[in-house]
Amino acid sequence: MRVFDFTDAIARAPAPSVVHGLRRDSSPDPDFEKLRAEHLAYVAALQGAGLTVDILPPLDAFPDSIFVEDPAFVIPQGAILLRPGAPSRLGEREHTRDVLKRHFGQVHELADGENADGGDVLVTPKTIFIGLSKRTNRAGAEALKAALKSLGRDARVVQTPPAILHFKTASSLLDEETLLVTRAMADSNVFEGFRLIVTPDGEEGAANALRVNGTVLVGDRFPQTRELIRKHGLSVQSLAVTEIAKLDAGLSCMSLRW
Ligand code: CIR
Repeated sequence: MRVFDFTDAIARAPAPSVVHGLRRDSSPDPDFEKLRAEHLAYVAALQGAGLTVDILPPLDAFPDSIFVEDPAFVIPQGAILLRPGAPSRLGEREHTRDVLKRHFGQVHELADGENADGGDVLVTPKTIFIGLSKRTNRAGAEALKAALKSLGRDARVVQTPPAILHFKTASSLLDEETLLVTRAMADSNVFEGFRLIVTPDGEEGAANALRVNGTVLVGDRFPQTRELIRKHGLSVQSLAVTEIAKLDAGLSCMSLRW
């Protein structure tokens, strides 16, 4: 099975509090109903690609909890309960443990002080990249690397370029040899041996795309990037991301996949 072939996913329905989710700038609050529609279309796209999606109930106490990718990391070999680096998100892990146990049995856990967000973890066929960022510290990255080793996967700890929230905000895997990246990520030279497709100026937000089985999900605001991916020979599905983008999020953030 290839690393972008999935049969299952976990998502979480948005709570009304999502409009108060974290953001780095002064973006206006998203519109709840529109965001809910974006989330429903996203889940439908995963289902349309053949995945069974386990949809968790909304958590009003945790505005960012629809971004289920951050408190956990999963691969077919197993699950790891992470420790999100934003204090307001740390409690999400307590609402994530049971669903991981249900699907995977044993769950590895990061310890106190070991912060890592799933948004900083990029799976490629040979290596799993772990980006140090404001959310993922050295202790968290090394603990995650060790947990991945015990699951049989090699990982590499690298630096996320400055001013980028998560490593995957600026990179995603398109196929075994090809990554979609922003110019800043391309210039950081961490991806030796990969073919890089660089997002055009103004479409940096497209870099958080999501390859799911035969399709690449890409934000509808990024027509030039979609064309580049099509020219590369891949099928593309466009999804609305206007509201979730106001919370610094893209398409990988809203699911855990295996
Ligand atoms: C946050 O700042 O944590 C959320 N507003 C966005 C999280 C996006 N997650 C991701 O890229 N994996």
